[in-house]
Amino acid sequence: MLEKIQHYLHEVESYKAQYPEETEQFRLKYMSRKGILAELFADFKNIPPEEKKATGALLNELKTKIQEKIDASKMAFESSLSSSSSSIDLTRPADHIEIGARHPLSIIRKQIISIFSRIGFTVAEDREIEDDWHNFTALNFPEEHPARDMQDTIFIEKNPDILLRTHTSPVQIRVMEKMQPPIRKIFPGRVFRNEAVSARAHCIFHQVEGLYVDKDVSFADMKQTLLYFAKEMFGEKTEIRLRPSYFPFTEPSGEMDVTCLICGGKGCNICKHSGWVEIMGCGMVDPNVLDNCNINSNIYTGFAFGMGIERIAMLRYQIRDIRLFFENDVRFLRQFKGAY
Ligand code: 2NL
Repeated sequence: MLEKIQHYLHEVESYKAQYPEETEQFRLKYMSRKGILAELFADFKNIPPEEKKATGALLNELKTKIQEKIDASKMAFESSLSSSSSSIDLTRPADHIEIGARHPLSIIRKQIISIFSRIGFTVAEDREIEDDWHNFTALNFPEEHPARDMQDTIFIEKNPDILLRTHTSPVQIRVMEKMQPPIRKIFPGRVFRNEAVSARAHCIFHQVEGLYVDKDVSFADMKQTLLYFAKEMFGEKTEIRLRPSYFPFTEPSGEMDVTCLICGGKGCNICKHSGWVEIMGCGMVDPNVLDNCNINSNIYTGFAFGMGIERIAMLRYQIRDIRLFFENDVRFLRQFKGAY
């Protein structure tokens, strides 16, 4: 009899119902009044007393196993039923899909590109890892310029120098090396400086630079182009002013201020009560830079400019800490929903 019970134990253990109805057939086969279990219990009455203990234990184990199998089988079909198509409530309102927001830096970059594209500028992009020639030497940086120092620039290799570009100007060099004027392009991209990260500075940030090279391009052309940009970007009432400055790659060079976009020039915290905020550097392309790219500086002139996207975004949205742009905290990013 022990062998017979063992046989059924194996049978029960290896059983798996394919359809819900089979569970009931299984229950009837083992548990009904004339089923296997009833038969075994009847036989149990007739076995010698010394066998009762072991046989009884095994019989009880079989009974428990059968009941467990039935319960598990029922449960499996119930949960698969509730997720099958026949039980979906088609009248239930749909879960709403949360629409994301564009990153504020992407919003500003898109606006800048759009403004310049309307006056004939196209976009050029290139690598973030550069060599010394494209990042410094072709741009008229003298051999001993401090920007070439490890303190300011992140180098990947020394001799020959390979580095993370410190501005997008190398893209301009590559464009000028490849084509002759007229050139009218803007250069958005990520740049890197060896800075201690703080609320105002980051080792990664974004720039948009611009370049216009042709015959007879003048300082007046630059001023008018940048005035157009300022009015499109910050509003029709915006005025600009240029202050003299210095860059190795432009001569003359300037910093451009716009009337404060917060107070309109009256004076506030943002403009430190001056009425003006600095938004970009600019200048006439140094003839040495043109010659370095095989563009004849006796025939062609050009202007160039560069601005930090973070800086413009911080002014526009009154963001007080540059690190927020790089943390990707959704509580920050959500606030730009529908901004563009
Ligand atoms: C700033 C200033 C500037 C340029 C970038 C440039 C590029 C070439 C030749 C001449 Cl290839 N100039 N770029 C010119 C003046 C200013 O950026 O403050 N950027 C955040």
